[in-house]
Amino acid sequence: MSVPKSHPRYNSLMTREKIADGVTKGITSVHGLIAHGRGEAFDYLIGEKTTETAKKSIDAAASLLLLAKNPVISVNGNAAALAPKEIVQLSKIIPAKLEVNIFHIRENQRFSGHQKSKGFFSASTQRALKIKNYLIKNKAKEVLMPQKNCKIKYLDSNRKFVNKNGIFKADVVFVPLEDGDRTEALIKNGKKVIAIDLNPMSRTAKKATITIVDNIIRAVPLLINTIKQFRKYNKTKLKKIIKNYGNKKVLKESISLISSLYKQ
Ligand code: PTJ
Repeated sequence: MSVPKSHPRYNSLMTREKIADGVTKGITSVHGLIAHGRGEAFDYLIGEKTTETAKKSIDAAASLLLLAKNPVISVNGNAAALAPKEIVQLSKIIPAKLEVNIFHIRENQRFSGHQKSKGFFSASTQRALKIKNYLIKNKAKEVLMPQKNCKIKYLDSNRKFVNKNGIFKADVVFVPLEDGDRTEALIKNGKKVIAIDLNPMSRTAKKATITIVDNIIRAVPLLINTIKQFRKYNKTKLKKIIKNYGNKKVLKESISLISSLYKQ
């Protein structure tokens, strides 16, 4: 689709194009389009820009990622389509491992009986592999894949399958835009979770250790810049940034901002 740069919704339309392209490539689930629409609605409500509140979360996220012993970036079909280069760049500067983890087990076509009989781990593998290859095309050196014999506790969906060298032993897991149940499970498994979610009322937003209420498109480049800057800080300074951070407060502020813009 060609969108004239002068179009008032140019950025939003180009982002839509990326997600639609992700579906065409077989990286993004068709359900990802619905998730994207929900994100767009919340982005509209926060004024389609990174708020001062989100910047506080980005500072805390940068500090936590720099202090982590085993940080892992979890990549799903939407994140891969929207910010592949940026996610790879982020993994290199932290440094953190990249691991594919997807929720929707159906490909864009319905299951064949054969796929069904193999169970949902096998059924999801094809798209997960496409995501891995797409990240490699975007200069990732290594991308971990979920393993059938390695699961986290307190989760029944396909997201329970993880890699024993990745999410399984991670102390901090970064989950850019995602459905709610896994964040809760990761926390119960003793991990700290950093989420990007435009919806400050979502379960992910509420359960995460740090929630960045912003669009992944804007938040990841800002996180990269903040990490570059914070790399010079000592541990005490990074720990202080985390100590002064309150996720509940950030979510409250984001909701207040939405209602104040609505009143104007
Ligand atoms: O590839 P899969 O199978 O793992 O599926 C990925 C999606 C995102 C489809 C899946 O995790 C899902 O269904 O998520 P939900 O439950 O729709 O939640 C997605 C959340 O991300 C919602 O709260 C949206 O508001 C938010 N969101 C959507 N687009 C963006 C976003 N947050 C930040 N940036 C976005 N661009």
